Amino acid sequence: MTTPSPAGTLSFFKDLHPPRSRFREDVLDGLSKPQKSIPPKHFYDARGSALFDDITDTEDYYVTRTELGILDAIADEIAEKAGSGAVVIEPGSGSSVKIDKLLSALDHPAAYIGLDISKDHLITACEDLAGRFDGLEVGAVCADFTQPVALDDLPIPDGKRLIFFPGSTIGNFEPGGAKALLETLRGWLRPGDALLIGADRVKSAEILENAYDDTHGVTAAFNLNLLTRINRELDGTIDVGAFEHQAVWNADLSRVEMHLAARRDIEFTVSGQVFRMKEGETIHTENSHKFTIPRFTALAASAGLAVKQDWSDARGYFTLYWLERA
Ligand code: AVJ
Repeated sequence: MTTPSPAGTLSFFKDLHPPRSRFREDVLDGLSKPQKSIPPKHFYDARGSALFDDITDTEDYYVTRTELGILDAIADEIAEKAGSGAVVIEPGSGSSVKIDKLLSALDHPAAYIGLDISKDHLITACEDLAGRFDGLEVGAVCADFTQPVALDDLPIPDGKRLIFFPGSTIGNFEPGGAKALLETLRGWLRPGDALLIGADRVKSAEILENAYDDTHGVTAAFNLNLLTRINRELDGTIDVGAFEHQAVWNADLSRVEMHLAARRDIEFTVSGQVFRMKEGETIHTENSHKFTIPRFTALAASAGLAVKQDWSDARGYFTLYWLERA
């Protein structure tokens, strides 16, 4: 039995007041398009977040396990490159396992700054982290980093900055959005600072499709939970059983797409608005772009970032990149 550490204290909290999540608008707009679609950020209600954690434990979803293995293997190298007293900045405070590995590897990190759009999630995650790392300065910034965010005027301690963006979250963005996000992160770097970012690699369609359609049906439940959330929060009348989960590798666009496909002709309402779908018609719910190393290097370059080093697992499934201002 492990006892959770008591929550620690934040050295600062700054609310940049990101606009409230537009769940209703996004759903009504998305369902009105010829190819229906809903942005993947809406997966993550409490149930969706728990299901995502369960996905990372499945055999088929190699992504998280592979990245953690690379982090373990390169811990000393990262510590060497970051030096003593680094300031770690994490957009989208996510997995405590990954950030704990990084902070434990580093030589006396000076501070950790978490950024997240969800204030409650952010404060809990940052206070918990402060409780686990005694003596580490911990700051929290409530912001939507998918929109330009300047870190000016925030009480960020001096020291070499290391931005940590693991998980291949960058893959959720279409090329233009990925470039814009990298430009935002670049704006936080000064000469000598670095961005440590994880990106999943292109591999066989079979491995990729299995990773997004695991044999235990956890990813299917994660995808279908979006419909349950719509029914609950937006007064929807969707028969969830009339939909099935689909994961397809789109080689032309180098991405795994997740869809919810209607098993029969169906009609439902959301917030009083009527929608109809034909049997086989889909709602597109997620893109997970996959990158070759040259492709990712070119994407980074387009945002003014240079790959200084990269590390992959033995199978070449996943790569962590150390980027600096070009
Ligand atoms: C959290 C966005 C990195 O795209 O691999 C996992 C989300 N979706 N299984 C990914 C996800 C279905 C995941 N990211």
